[in-house]
Amino acid sequence: MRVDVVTIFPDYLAPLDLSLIGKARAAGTLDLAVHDLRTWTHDVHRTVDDTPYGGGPGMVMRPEPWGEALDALAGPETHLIVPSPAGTPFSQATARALAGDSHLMFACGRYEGIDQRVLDHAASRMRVSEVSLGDYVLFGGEVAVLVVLEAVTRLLPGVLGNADSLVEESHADGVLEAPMYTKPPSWRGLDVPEILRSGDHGKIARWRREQALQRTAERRPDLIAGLERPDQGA
Ligand code: 6GU
Repeated sequence: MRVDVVTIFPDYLAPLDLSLIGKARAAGTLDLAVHDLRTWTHDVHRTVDDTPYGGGPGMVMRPEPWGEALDALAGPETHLIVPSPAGTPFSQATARALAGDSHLMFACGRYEGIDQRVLDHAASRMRVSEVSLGDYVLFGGEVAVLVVLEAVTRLLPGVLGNADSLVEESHADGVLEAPMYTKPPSWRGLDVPEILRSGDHGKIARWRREQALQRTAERRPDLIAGLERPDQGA
């Protein structure tokens, strides 16, 4: 997968060299480049923002550098992702969908965001998605790109050694995962649940499912409503 990130703070994306994302890049699974938006400015101050039409606090990113960045980097296969607290919620389902794209381009807004015409113009030439991490406000889109890319990269073929971990994890089947334990069997007076040491894999699977549902009901009742009921048929 090809990924281009455009930002006025390329250093913010330095963690993409590390750990499993760095490994996916080194292996060629992820062909990622980070670009400085100011590459596409032409004035001596390398201006990227200006005051908002209609008034109000803060600054808005001017369209010209973004237009040139898109002209330089985007093609017919491009899916433009714009992180924004005004976007649609990012989820594991979004990550699965993005993992099937061949070219993602991230436009990191700062200040009060990017001139809307950039998104409208791009939408006439490519797929454009505004995504939000949740109901809170960040300084800019850079950290959201780290989050989205981490969620997507681990779904790319060959990145995770053990594909089973994708099946068992939280959100894979719409519920939170059950608690996990390792050695030692007793620690500071707390014992690992007996059933996990029983060797009865059917019982263990049922116990984990119960724990997962109980946790989800307590912590994320909103997810329970979205579960398919086995008695409802197909
Ligand atoms: Cl994706 N971007 C920004 N700037 N703030 C956010 C966000 C994204 N998601 C939640 N808050």
